[in-house]
Amino acid sequence: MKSILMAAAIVALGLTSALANDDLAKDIVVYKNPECGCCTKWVRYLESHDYNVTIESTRDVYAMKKNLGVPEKLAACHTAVIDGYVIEGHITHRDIKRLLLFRPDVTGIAVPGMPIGTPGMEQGNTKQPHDVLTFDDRGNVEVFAKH
Ligand SMILES: [Cu+2]
Repeated sequence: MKSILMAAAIVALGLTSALANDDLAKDIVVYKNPECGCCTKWVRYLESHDYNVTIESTRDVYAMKKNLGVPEKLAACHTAVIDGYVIEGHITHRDIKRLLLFRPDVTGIAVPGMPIGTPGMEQGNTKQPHDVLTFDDRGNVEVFAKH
């Protein structure tokens, strides 16, 4: 009896996390320069993880970043918006998921610059250590994840 209850509990837990994942937003808008190759590679990466990507081509990504509240010092190439959050740079789908699951009170997350080894910036097996940072409209910047 005890083991049946345990099994039921495990199944219930499994269902809950599956539901939570399925409920997360998959529609994402990516603002990028039409000539940006690594941005396009990041879009393909998102699509391979089942995101529905809408590309907004712009020649002035910096004006876009400013409008969306990305601090200048955290700027990368592309900027994206998903479910009310801003995603700056070459972020992994896992970090996007984690952001949407925990919903911290921030504007978004950023990987400044373009570290080698991030999705869309692959170069063999090279991985440049870097932080994923949160930012908000009060100038707070905190570490969200270390890679
Ligand atoms: Cu890039």
